[in-house]
Amino acid sequence: MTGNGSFDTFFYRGAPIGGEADTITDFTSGEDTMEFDAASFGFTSGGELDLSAFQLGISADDADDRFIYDQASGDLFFDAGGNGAGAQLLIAILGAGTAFAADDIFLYEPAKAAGAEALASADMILL
Ligand SMILES: [Ca+2]
Ligand SMILES: [Ca+2]
Repeated sequence: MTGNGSFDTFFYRGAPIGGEADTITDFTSGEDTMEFDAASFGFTSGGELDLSAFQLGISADDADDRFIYDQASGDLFFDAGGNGAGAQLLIAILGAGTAFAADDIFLYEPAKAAGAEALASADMILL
């Protein structure tokens, strides 16, 4: 999966599935966005990702961690239960050393469709 060069949005429409991680070859933190359907990923509302739901490292650190990013390997994981029971799923492979931050994640919510339309006009890659 390769974006068009700048300000791409990689949109995950469905629930995360184990063993189906997408490889993104040119993700640029601060420019590109990974957008996830809020309901499919267990969030009650969309918008910016709460910083407490993002964890750098190889596994969830506390109960509200959902997205875990291992910059060394470039693997992005989703863990529906944080550090509680339930395994994390590998959902994207960005490449070893690639920078990635909570700000690069956006949660899509149909009720906030105005923002979605704006995003749809930008380069969007559906995953
Ligand atoms: Ca947390
Ligand atoms: Ca867990």
